[in-house]
Amino acid sequence: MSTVPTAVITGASSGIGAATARRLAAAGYRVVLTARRKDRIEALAAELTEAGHEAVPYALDVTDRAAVEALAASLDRYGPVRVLVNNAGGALGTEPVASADPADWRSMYEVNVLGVLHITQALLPALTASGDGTVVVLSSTAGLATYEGGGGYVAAKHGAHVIAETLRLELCGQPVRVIEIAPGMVKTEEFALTRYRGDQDKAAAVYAGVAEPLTADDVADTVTWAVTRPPHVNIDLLVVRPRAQASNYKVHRES
Ligand code: NJP
Repeated sequence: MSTVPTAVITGASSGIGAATARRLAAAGYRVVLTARRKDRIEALAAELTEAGHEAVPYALDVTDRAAVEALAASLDRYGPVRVLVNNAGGALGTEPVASADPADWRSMYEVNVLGVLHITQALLPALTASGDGTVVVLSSTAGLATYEGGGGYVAAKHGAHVIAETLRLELCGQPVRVIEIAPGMVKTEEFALTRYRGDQDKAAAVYAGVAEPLTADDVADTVTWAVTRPPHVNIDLLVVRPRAQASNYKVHRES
């Protein structure tokens, strides 16, 4: 069986997940790229393979428990999984609590919380068997503090934060560490567009006047740094924001 360590990345079809896949591949991992859009993960896998890395595309909806279990079973051929990056997620809408659509909240909870739960549960035996496993939870600064209009996303990301904290306590003494990376403002192609349901102007306004929001690669670099620390070093929680953002509220914008 191959000795190349395997890293599974959810939400690898765009933004932070795709950038993390590129970084972890360059760091020597066989990367398993998962997301719902098969064409995009296949294209990324082809790019990485062309560059001499091992990359396996696997179409997956993290809210589908049976599909997640099938993924876990399919990975046996590679030996124990060393790293899981729980990155799939996102926000839907900015409506206040008084008028938000419960369907949006349910959908955000499904992907940001239950998606993390499904795939973490499914891969924990393999991560433990590796003797040196790492679970990364890509939460958000929205998992640590709220803001008006953020309700459903903030609630879901608080859920992801609690999974990371609780799992770390529960796994203490076992060979699996739990790392939470909480980014602030990251300018990716799709995050704000999804949140504003395809409205380009509203999505662009999120980053208006901000000289240098974080890029997907900035966050991927942070994830890769945390994952490649020696096994006894656990980066519990790392908050990463652009210099222009001092809190969820305080953002410096140039006019
Ligand atoms: O987002 P985006 P980012 N099953 O929209 C996938 C958090 N974050 O890279 O399935 C499986 O480009 C989707 O793929 P597809 C954020 O909450 C961001 O900016 O093909 N996969 C895509 O690959 C999220 O957790 C910012 O549509 C599913 C990916 O998820 C993570 O960082 C700030 C799925 C989303 O990529 C990546 O964000 C922050 C499902 N059911 C936290 N649903 C930020 N950008 O400002 C979605 O604090 N995906």
